[in-house]
Amino acid sequence: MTEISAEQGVVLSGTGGTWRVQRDDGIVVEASLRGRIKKSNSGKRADGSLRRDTISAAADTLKLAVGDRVLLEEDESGSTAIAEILPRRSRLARRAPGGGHGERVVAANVDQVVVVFAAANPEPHPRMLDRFLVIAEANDLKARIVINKVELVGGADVARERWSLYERIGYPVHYTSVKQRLGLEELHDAFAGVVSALTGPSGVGKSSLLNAMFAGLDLRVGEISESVNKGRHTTVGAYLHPLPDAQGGYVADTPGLREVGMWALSPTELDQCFPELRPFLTQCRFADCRHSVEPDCAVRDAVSRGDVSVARYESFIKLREELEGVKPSR
Ligand SMILES: Nc1nc2c(ncn2[C@@H]2O[C@H](COP(=O)(O)OP(=O)(O)OP(=O)(O)O)[C@@H](O)[C@H]2O)c(=O)[nH]1
Ligand SMILES: [Mg+2]
Ligand SMILES: [Zn+2]
Repeated sequence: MTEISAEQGVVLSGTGGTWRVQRDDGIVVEASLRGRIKKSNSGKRADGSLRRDTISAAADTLKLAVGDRVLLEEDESGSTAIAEILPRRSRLARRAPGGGHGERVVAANVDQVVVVFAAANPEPHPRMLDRFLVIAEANDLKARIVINKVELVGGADVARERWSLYERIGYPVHYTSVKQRLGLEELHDAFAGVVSALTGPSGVGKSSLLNAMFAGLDLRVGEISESVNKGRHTTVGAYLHPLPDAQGGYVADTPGLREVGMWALSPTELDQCFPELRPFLTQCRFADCRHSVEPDCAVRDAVSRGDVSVARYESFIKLREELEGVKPSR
């Protein structure tokens, strides 16, 4: 009975105080986050009615994030408040900075991570791509790879020679050129009707791609878009764009994804985040095999047979060392 004029919407952006929420009728409103929603176990509304238990259940870690579906309520003065955060179907998260427990949700209700690299300019680093893919895997999210600027290396076929290894692993790889308008339609379709988290190094053409595929988006090109937030380790920079002409698709800019050293992943779980290693993980002699110097390691056997790429294996070893080194202090 207290759900007077309650309406749902999706959080597009926010500063922590005020949030921009797109209501289901399409209108974007500014909404404040009610104080008591942030607290756990508050249990009841001010008027005594019970809240849904969705918030209190997760309230101690739950912070509002872009992509969250929320219940809106209007108060007497006509201002809109976020009354409830509805259950998340997925999230893209990293460990909270500064060594605390818990995690920072970069975006909620994400369906896929789209990792963009340039075929050249800037020169791509496969190991960085592997980090992004691990982040997606660690969050149980599907990943898709875009290799943009293919015209700089002689076209899609030339680019594919370098990157098809990822296709063999099972990741969809798109070869695009904004400049020559290559591969844009196919990529456009991959964004339709889903929530995508877009990530990748600066200057690879993420904003250019979105502008080329979605007229009216008008994102700024050629700037270091998240310099403002650099080093602050907040989720503030994340921004969810409703995609015009994409059957309700959204794309989230997720600058916070770059601090990959901070990810809440235990070193022993890392091998699971390399899909092509999974079939071998149960075949090592030791259940806790680190796949480095242990005898009878099925992963290393697979590498020497050529079933697993040396580059990916080296990425795994490097990331594992990094996670082990980072763990005690952070
Ligand atoms: N040659 C070539 N240049 C491109 C292509 N796509 C984008 N660019 C250029 O690459 C530069 C960077 O593009 P942006 O779209 O701003 O890159 P971004 O990935 O959004 O970068 P950040 O916002 O800093 O993360 C711009 O000068 C674009 O014009 C392409 O397909 N080929
Ligand atoms: Mg950009
Ligand atoms: Zn092993």
